[in-house]
Amino acid sequence: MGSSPSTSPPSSRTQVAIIGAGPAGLLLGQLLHEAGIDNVILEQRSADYVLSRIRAGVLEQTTVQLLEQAGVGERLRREGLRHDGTELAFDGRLHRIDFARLTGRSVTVYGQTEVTRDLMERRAAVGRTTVYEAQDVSLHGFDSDAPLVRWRHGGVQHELRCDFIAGCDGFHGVSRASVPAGAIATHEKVYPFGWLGLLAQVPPARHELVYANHARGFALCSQRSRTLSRYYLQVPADDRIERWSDTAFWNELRRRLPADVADRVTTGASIEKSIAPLRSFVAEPMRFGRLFLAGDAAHIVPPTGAKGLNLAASDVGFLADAMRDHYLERSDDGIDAYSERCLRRIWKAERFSWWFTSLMHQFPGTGEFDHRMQHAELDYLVGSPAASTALAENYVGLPMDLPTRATAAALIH
Ligand code: FAS
Ligand code: PHB
Repeated sequence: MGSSPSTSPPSSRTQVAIIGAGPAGLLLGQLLHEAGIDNVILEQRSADYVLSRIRAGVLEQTTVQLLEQAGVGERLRREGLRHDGTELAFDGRLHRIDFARLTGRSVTVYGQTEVTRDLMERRAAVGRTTVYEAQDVSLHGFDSDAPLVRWRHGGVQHELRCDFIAGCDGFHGVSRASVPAGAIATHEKVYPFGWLGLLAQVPPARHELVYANHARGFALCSQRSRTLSRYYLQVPADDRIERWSDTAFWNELRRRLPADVADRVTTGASIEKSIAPLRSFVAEPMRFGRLFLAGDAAHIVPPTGAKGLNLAASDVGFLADAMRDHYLERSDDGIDAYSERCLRRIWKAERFSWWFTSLMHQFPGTGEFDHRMQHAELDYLVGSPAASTALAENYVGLPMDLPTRATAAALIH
């Protein structure tokens, strides 16, 4: 089910052209719609293909609030699972981090696929245009006051004039690639391992997520509902999915979990199985004239801290606020502060994701001293209210200082 698919928008002009119909593009499109700001989304894939991607599973409260503002809170409130904590497993034992007691906040478990589906259906219901299977999208004139985008569909060339372009087209998209090399700086760290993920229609092994540090490698027990589970195993960076039968996956997962958790793993046929690389990446700045980058187009985090989708949401929250300021308040303070405001939150999430990945994974080539350091930090972490609170407040999401005109002005003057 997709938005009102169209091969071309009703007119040759819009206020905001959005590249990409992933969660960032779709959420931005709905927040702009709620503010009465016209927008068109150009997506290179089909709606079904976008929905077939299995990705994130944990939403911060700020993300839930933005989704409610976008008009897609109803099923999320009904089916989303509130998690008040998580469990860390090491040395064969479980240790709970109590988010609610330590921070007064919680997270919601609700798959990115369902977020995307809800946003697609809402967009179709309000009649906004998404052009799916838009080929060879190109961006022009975003360093002028008359930007435009072009694409091909069914062999026909199309053009759309706009006031602004939002590059929500992910890590491999065209938007960041359209910025002149001298105008952008990138920072990257590639990890020497990946995550092998498996989705199965089986009940979760535990009520909450379990992050396991084991000598054989990291493992994560996650879920999508009380009958749909999502598991991950750390695998070598060059591993291939063909090497992993379902049986091999389940056996390895059980070896990396404490016995009382392993015994409760219900196995079943995989619905989806894939390997994702792990990297940390940030592009600076995130605004280039009338082009704004948001979500994975501007940054990537290793999924250990469950920040990827949530950072995309906060970028979009700041961008929608800046667009409201521009069109409704005739102020460009939000636009001028956009990049700085996003990056302040992004770098803190990059740090947490890097730290949690470094703590929970086995790094090739490291020795016994490094393993002792990991275990000493884990032992300290679960025994110190201060250290546990630091993990908890980062995991549930640092405050998103939803912009006021004063904060925006302070950032740029
Ligand atoms: P997306 O990549 O989701 O969406 C970008 C959209 O732009 C896509 O639909 C793409 O088809 C489209 N596009 C690309 N190029 C285009 C072009 N030239 N023209 C038009 N459209 C174009 N995060 C977590 O928190 N937990 C996880 O477990 C997790 N697992 C992940 C696994 C994988 C394989 C990947 C790649 C990411 C994962 N992430 C995870 C991060 C993920 O959830 C992202 O943070 C999230 O999808 C970001 O959303 P967007 O910024 O919308 O980017
Ligand atoms: C997921 O359910 O896909 C998930 C949950 C937590 C993470 C990463 C992925 O840290």
